Amino acid sequence: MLDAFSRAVIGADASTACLSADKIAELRQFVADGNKRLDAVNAVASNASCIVSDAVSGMICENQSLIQGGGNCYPNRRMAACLRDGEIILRYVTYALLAGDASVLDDRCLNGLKETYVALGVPAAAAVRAVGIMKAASVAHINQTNVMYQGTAKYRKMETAQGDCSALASECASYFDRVAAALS
Ligand SMILES: CCC1=C(C)/C(=C/C2=NC(=C\c3[nH]c(/C=C4\NC(=O)[C@H](C)[C@H]4CC)c(C)c3CCC(=O)O)/C(CCC(=O)O)=C2C)NC1=O
Repeated sequence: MLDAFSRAVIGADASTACLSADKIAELRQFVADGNKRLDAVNAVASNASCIVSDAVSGMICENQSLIQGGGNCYPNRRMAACLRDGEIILRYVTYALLAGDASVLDDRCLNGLKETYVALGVPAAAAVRAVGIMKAASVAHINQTNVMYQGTAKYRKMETAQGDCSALASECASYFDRVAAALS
């Protein structure tokens, strides 16, 4: 499991070099954006159960055979496993976003997941759809464009550093894309 710093060291060591000025500038930016990164992680982690349950119910709404006999979210044991998997995936995405590196997601969550799903008959297309909805919701939470309920009791305002979080939102989106690619 690596983070932005250990990844830079491994890269430099592989070419028997000191850290380049470019790499150090990249890490300087990583440090400078540290509070924004923590806010982005918090925006997703603090809304995890909402993001997961919304994604799984959206996936089922669009494909109701999942909760009928023979569907992979039927009976409740499988529904629970599906919700749990959504939480596992979202959790590892937040770890990757915190570290600024995908290796924790790859090694501890995605490694062998496709094979497990094939063996159990978990439909990849449906899983990828749920991951896609989690991606959209997470990006909205990071960019604070989740304003549908703003002004009502349902809206939850997160405390965040001011500034442009679009780079962190696209980094987070790329981890969801990685999950989708690993399952496809
Ligand atoms: C730490 C990393 C980690 C991951 C990622 C993980 C995933 C994982 N998901 C599983 C099952 C499962 N996963 C699902 C998920 C779904 N079914 C659907 O229709 C949807 C598309 C989807 C939810 C979005 C289901 C239904 C099962 C149970 C399948 C069965 O037993 O028939 C299993 C088999 C064992 C079990 O049932 O607990 C594993 C190992 N376990 C881990 O330890």
